[in-house]
Amino acid sequence: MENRVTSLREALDVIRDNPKQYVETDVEADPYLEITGAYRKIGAGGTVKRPTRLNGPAMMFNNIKGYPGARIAIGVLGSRARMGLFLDTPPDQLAFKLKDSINNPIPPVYVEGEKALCQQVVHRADDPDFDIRKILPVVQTSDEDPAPCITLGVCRAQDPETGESDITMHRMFVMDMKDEISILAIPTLRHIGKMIDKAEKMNIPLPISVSIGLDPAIYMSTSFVPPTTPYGFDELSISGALRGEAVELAKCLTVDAAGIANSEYVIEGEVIPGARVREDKLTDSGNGLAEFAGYTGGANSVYVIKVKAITHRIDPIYQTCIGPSEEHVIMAGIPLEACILNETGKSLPGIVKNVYSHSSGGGKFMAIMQIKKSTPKHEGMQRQAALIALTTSIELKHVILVDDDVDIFDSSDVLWALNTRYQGDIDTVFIPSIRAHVADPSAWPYFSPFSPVGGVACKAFFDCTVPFEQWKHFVRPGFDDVDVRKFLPDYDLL
Ligand SMILES: [Mn+2]
Repeated sequence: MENRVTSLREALDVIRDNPKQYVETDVEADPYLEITGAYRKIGAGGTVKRPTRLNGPAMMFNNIKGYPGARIAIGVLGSRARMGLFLDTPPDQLAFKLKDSINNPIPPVYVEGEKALCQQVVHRADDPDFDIRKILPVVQTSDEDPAPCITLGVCRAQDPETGESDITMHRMFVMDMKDEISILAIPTLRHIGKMIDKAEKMNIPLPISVSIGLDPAIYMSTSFVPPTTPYGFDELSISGALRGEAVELAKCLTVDAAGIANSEYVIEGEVIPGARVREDKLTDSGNGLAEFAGYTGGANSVYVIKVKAITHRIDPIYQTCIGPSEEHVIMAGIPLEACILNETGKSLPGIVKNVYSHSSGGGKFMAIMQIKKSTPKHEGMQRQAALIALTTSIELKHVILVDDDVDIFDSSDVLWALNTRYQGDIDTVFIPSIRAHVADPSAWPYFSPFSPVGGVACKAFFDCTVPFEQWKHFVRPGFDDVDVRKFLPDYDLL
């Protein structure tokens, strides 16, 4: 492999000399609103309020107000092209690479001593001047948010009875306590939430680690959900397969948990049984966080982590993202694509050529599926494939089906198929009142009589494929395949 990336720093080395992929500044920047406000114009993309820049570079802020020695990286995972560089894979093949990794997992290993880079500097919560707010440069995205929020913290915990482990990303607000943070982890939706709930019923604290500043392969693996990764499936084994090398874990110093050994920061802590805090405790605004759907979600009453220590590397890089940005699309969307390819490949081999979890759905709400019908018997298989796709994720709402002469990554080409190979009355399939996602503000009773409660939506697919027997009406004009380097020798560099 040309670019073997196993840490955030190695990822940055891959893009550092490429101004289309990486920019940095030494000018002092404030983690309160300024970094995200600037980055919205430099990169961000996704479902962020316009203007924003699609496929902009990642950015490093080298001088953070109030945090001497710390740096902040944002947008690292913010484009498919960049993710392709990190994983040494063409951008349109990332989902296939991830799918292969699901099926060939490499479990994590433990390291200690000098290899536990994340423990080069140790702050213990019983140190007299310990204050998480002074150690971690946590970014606040918007003044509508109730507090600064850790957005790229990979949590790892173990089932208190079986010892099975899980990694998941959760939003964690840093409020007015020097050694406590909130964690949103809904037991019915997230495996770590289920572990917290189980420990709470046993009235014991759940040890947890939060790793921040990581290898892109790890962030890509955190979004998997059942059925692809059932409870007890350690998603870090997918990360290991993606990189071709096991992820290294370091045992925490103060709790019975383990963090990612080369992580920039690790928070060590315990979820306190019975404790709850409102995410908008400081503002009473009702606001949670700007989310992937492109809206500010509501504040919840959530679990509390009692922080026991924060460890970090020398000259640590705090990594963050904007909730509704393209980084979310990448982290949620490519795993969804891999799940759809995996499940449709099992029951309909050869029918689904590729899938794109479109940016406009935050990586969760919309999938564009490229279909190949090879015989008249394949007619209708495209709709079966759409049904299978909907079963791979509760959160998927819309599926657009196109033929394999349509570029699924080119929205204009997809809309061309919608305009010329689709009739609304015969090619739209509605499946009303299905559990979807509460972050979709149209999936609520105020909007639709068929949404009895929030998060219940009409799922739909849009069949823009040509009926097999009718292709003669739908052939695109051909062109000669001319080598343009005859006229423009540097064309590949343009
Ligand atoms: Mn899981």
